[in-house]
Amino acid sequence: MKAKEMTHTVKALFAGDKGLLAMDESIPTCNKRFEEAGIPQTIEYRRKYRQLIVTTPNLGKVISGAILFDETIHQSTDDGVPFIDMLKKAGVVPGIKVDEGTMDLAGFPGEKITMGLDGLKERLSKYFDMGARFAKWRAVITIGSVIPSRGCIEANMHALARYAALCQEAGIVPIVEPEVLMDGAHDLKRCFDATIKTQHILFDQLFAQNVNLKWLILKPNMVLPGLSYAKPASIDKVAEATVNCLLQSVPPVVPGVAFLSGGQSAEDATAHLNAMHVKYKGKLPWALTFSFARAIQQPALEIWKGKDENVAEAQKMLYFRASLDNAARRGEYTPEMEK
Ligand code: 5MM
Repeated sequence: MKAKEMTHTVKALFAGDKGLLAMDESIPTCNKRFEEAGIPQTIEYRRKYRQLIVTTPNLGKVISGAILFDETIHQSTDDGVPFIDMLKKAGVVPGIKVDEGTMDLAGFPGEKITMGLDGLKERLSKYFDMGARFAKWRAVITIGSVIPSRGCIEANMHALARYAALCQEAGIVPIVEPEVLMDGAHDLKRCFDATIKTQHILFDQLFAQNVNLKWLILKPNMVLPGLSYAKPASIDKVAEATVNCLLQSVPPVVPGVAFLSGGQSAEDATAHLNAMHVKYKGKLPWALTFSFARAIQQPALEIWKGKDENVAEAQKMLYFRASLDNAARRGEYTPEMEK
């Protein structure tokens, strides 16, 4: 077990007020975002876009780790520098998404199971040799009138725990991402109930699979009402519900929690993270940071539009959003900073 390596990785990922950038959209997800922004959906445009991200000036001042997708980890800049080397040079720890997406879970209508355990041991060893020092696996939990079912949660959390054990064996810090989706008309209480149940089962499975929690990062959803629920919750209410949920389910030995944004606006995701730090500063056993994809990338993607002449402006926006998330980690973010 590469204990020293993993201890070093965890420390680097939570350093200062930095956080993680999820740039691990699979080809269909990346193409979907490109289509919405009117950008051609080709391998070359995906490369150009990821090049824009990894060459953002001073990226390492605001981002501690970047989660790559398999296509991206093999790509290079126009000058032939592998993206993974660009990140390392910038002081950003390279990570890799290793799940292989979801499929319908047999016997559980409306629910999904994440694939990717077959051959994972070999893939992890290859990624370690390439320089990846952490990995990510996302499980998807859907709220509906009679779901999530216990069967779906258990199957997904078991897979997450098996993945995490394999990562640690390879010297790679696992990020476990049990995402309770925002889709739906449910209220905040149903999200809280589904999230706490999911996290309890997750830590039970991690224990059963001998995963060492000191080399593990949790990437959860924040506790929010569904996207089509009539009344939005206040910033403080979301912060309180999210931290209460974590306090009741996440053991203190876990070094840190890095939230996904899940379809919130960039401003909301930042404000929620900030409110957690304002209210609970110095009172929590783990570090709280961000591991956003859309909440950091989306405004930059909309500026870029696939055009070379927009790269510098888009990079400024990417850096700006990440710096606001740094401020949120310090509990110093204010909406006025958006101007
Ligand atoms: C939930 O998605 C993760 C965080 O992104 P947001 O902050 O936008 O919610 C993200 O890392 C996600 O896992 C990747 O974008 C890959 O998603 P797909 O669906 O392509 O596997």
